[in-house]
Amino acid sequence: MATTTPAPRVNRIGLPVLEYRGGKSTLCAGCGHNAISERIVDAMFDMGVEQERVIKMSGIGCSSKSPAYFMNRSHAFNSIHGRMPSVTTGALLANHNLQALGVSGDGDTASIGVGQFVHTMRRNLNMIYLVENNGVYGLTKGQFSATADIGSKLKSGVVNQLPPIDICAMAIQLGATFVGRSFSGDKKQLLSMLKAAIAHKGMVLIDIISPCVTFNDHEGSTKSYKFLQKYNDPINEVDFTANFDDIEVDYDAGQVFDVKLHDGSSLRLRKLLENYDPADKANAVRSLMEAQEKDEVLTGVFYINTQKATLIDQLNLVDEPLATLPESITRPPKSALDSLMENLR
Ligand SMILES: Cc1ncc(C[n+]2csc(CCOP(=O)(O)OP(=O)(O)O)c2C)c(N)n1
Ligand code: SF4
Ligand SMILES: [Mg+2]
Repeated sequence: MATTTPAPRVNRIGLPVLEYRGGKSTLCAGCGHNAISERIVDAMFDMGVEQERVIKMSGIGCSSKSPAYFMNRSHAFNSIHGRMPSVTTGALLANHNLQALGVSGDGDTASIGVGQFVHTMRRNLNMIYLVENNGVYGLTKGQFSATADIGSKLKSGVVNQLPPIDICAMAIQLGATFVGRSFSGDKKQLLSMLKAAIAHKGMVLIDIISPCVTFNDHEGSTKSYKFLQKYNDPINEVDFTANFDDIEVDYDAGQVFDVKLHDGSSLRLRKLLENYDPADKANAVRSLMEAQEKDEVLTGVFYINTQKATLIDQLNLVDEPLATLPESITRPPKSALDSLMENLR
């Protein structure tokens, strides 16, 4: 008897998950960055995102190569080391109908790119900024980056003496409106956070600890799979319900912080830490600082603000993207230039 293969499950825009995949990864087997690419595929599929509206932006590094391994139908721009934020800012100003997904590394963001990172966080662009954080420059053979913890050891025995930059604490202080940390090995938490990030309007910063199995996964490293499994301390359990899903209420109200996102979706944060309120900016920064002193790696959604205007709103731009306006509108006629020159005489 002939057997029939069941049709693949499709999402709300009629696409199977296969359509959200990218090229075959050339990264090392077991690299945390590969797991993150898989979660991005799942999140974009589950949310039914139109790939043609997404721009995948990156800098340089193993992490910055990874946009080639998901969402083949999206636009992509692999820029210069540390310069992904400014290229993305330009692209969004030219066409604010695009959804920007920036993928960067800890070196790309916190070392060479720290200046660009800082100013992008201040601007509340409508962008998802992911840092695939392994504490080292993986692509150039594992030197410490600016997120390496004091006392962390390289394979060669070199010990890091400098204090780390906490990307999340910086992003919160500077003005990002959705800030969290996850671990590439935590499928459920990372997937929920990515889906909520897609529904959020404004600057999303997710710092994802992503072990480099080749240069930073040994005894003495604080970004190894073993260390993360032991010292990962979630502040909240992250549950996401898309606006097109049936909403089931099954929680204890006193233990939950419910956030309505811009597209009507719901982010439910079950408190694990006493008095943790993700709308309290000062408390979020304090919690991160205290965890750092105790050598703990806090994960979860630390801060969320759904009220702040984005840069595009503040600039009061015309509805039609600047990039699609005809030259007759964007270019002043000769008479206007002549009159301007006349006024400068
Ligand atoms: C201007 C410039 N300086 C230095 C380099 C060399 N370089 C390439 S990737 C990299 C570090 C990448 O580290 P990270 O961003 O953490 O990515 P990972 O490879 O760890 O994912 C460096 C220093 C470069 N390509 N361009
Ligand atoms: S060198 Fe490290 S960061 Fe680069 S692909 Fe290999 S495991 Fe990943
Ligand atoms: Mg790195």
